[in-house]
Amino acid sequence: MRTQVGIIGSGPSGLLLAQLLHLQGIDSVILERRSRDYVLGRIRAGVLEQGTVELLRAAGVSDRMDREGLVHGGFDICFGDRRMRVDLKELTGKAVTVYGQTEVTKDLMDARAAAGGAVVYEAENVRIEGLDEDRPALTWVKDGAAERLECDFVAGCDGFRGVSRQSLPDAVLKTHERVYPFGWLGILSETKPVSDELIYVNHWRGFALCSMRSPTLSRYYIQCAFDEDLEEWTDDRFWDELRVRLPSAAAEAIEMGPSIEKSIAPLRSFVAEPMRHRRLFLAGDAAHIVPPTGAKGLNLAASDIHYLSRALTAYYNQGGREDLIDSYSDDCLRRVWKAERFSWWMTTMLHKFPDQSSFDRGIQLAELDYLFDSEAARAALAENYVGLPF
Ligand code: RFL
Ligand code: PHB
Repeated sequence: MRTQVGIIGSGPSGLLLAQLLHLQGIDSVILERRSRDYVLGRIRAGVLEQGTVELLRAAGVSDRMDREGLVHGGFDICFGDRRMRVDLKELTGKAVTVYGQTEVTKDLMDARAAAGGAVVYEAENVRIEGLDEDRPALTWVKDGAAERLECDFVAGCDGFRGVSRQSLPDAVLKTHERVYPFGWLGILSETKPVSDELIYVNHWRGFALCSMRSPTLSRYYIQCAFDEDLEEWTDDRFWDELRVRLPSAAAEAIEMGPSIEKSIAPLRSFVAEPMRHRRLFLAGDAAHIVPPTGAKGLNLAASDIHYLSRALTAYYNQGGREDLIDSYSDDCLRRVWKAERFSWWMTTMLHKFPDQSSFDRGIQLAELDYLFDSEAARAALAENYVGLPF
């Protein structure tokens, strides 16, 4: 088998790349370790920056998002008995769209099927060969049979635990990491969201977040220990702990119901450099992780794919032009590091740290107080939340 671009991973990064390349007449094959249902069963991101929304429109996969996505012009931050609205529209002229990653993935899978594009699900033991000779090939095992795909380029869109990043030589790969001493316990419930907009809470018992997927589907998170046992969190215990952390008006108004999904996510900041080695590109979570507090993970994946599709399109459709391939890693990383900074800052400001000293707590409260009092501080937050340009 042969194709132009071999893509590892059918998360949002891999599927969006395949779709943008298809629109430019460039062939690709996607290899995915899991089944289609497994990929669609993962509950992840919920907030899309305006740039991501525009990229999905350019990819021709926005019909349902434009109909069903909820446009949010602001969100609330609470601490102590204070509650403040960050008015994104007024501060930046932009908004964010609440539309789940599950829905984005489904829309992209439907577009891939309509284009007749190849996706190999349950591809086991995917390996990258021939990078040093600039003749890359992907090998894998499917239903017990060994398979091989020759390609011009490989796009490593296989998430944090994928094989692509590990394929960079040790002498080339440099990584930067911070692991936070807590996680997020999240539930999805078929109840009306407690508020029309998101509520972020810094409470002395720990962070809480009220989010949603639709007018009838709520997504709530509370900060928990990183080694928490999910089994010990009954729905009742979750609702009790969430309500303790919310401002009283929200705690009284919240509609509770059985959880239809419950999971714990660890919090991590991670950057791998460079994001290209010869004919292998890394994109999305394969190259970087942010803690979810700033809602940046999926949006960074989208901006990487913007740069990657632009570079490959220039190569194929402008006579082998290579300058955008050469600048891909630097172009991505400039934006990645800014999103890493913002996500780290939001996480630090809003969570309870187990080893927090009284000085650290004082700084945290001053940071929040400054945000409440200063429009300039809120404007900087809002500019990052709606997404820096790409
Ligand atoms: P994905 O989605 O992890 O997809 C990678 C795909 O590669 C496959 N794979 C392999 N395939 C073949 N061979 C191998 N060896 C393979 N290894 C892995 C995997 O099965 C998978 O299908 O990465 P991608 O496409 O880069 O997308 C990144 C996003 O998924 C991620 O950044 C976001 O979900 C992060 N995130 C959020 N981002 C936001 O922008 N806004 C949010 O509100 C937000 N909330 C969140 C989040 C992530 C969370 N969790 C659970 C990590 C909330 C949570 C709780
Ligand atoms: C979500 O709805 O899953 C969500 C929203 C905002 C965040 C993180 C996650 O900052």
